[in-house]
Amino acid sequence: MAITLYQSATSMFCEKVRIVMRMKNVPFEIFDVRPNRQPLIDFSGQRKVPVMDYNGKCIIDSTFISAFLEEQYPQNSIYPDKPSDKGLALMLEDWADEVLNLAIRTLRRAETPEAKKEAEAGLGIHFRTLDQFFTGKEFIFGRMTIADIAIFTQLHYLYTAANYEIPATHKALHAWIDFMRRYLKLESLKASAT
Ligand SMILES: N[C@@H](CCC(=O)N[C@@H](CS)C(=O)NCC(=O)O)C(=O)O
Repeated sequence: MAITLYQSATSMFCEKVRIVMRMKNVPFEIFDVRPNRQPLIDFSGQRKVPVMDYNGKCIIDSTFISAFLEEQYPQNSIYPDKPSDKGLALMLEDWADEVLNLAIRTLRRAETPEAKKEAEAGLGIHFRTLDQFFTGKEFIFGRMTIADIAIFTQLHYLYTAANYEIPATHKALHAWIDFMRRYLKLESLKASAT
C-alpha cells in the first residue's frame, strides 16, 4: 500500500488531513509542492492541495480525502456514532472549511486599518459562537471528530501563518485551542509560526 500526500506544510486543509491520517495510524509519504507544483499538476490535473495518491488513485480535497480514509480505515472514526450527529459534524466541517476559512482569509488580506477592523468584526462573530461551543467541553460530540479537527486547523492557521492572536476575552476558545494543540502533540504555536 503506497500513500502519498501532496501538501504544503502551512496549509490548514493539509493539516486537517495529516491529523486524520495520524488519528487512524495510516502510514503515508509527504510530497511538498512548494518548491515545484508540476508533479502535483501532472498527477491531479489541478494545483490545489491536499491531494492524496492512494495506490495510484487520485483524491482531491480535504473533505473527500477524510471521507475516503474513513471508509478504508474505520478505526478511530472521525464521525460521531449517531447518524443525526454525523450530519451535523459534516455541516460543521463544511462551515469551518468555507465560512470560517473565508473570514480568516479576509483578515489576512486586509490591507488597511479599516479593512482589518471590519474583518476582525466578522471573525469576532465566529469567535463568540465557538467560545460558547467549547465552554466546559473538549469535543463537540464527546470525542474528537472531523468537526473539531476542521475548526481547529482553521484557527491554528491564524497563529502559525497569519500571526494573529485570538482576543483573550474568548477564554474558553483559548483554552480549547491549547488543549487541542497538546492533545494533537503539535509544536508550540509560536515556534511553528517562525
Ligand atoms: N476545499 C479544498 C481547499 C484546498 C485549498 O484551498 N488549498 C490551497 C492551500 S490552503 C491551495 O492549494 N491553493 C493553491 C492555489 O489555489 O493555487 C480542501 O478542502 O482541500
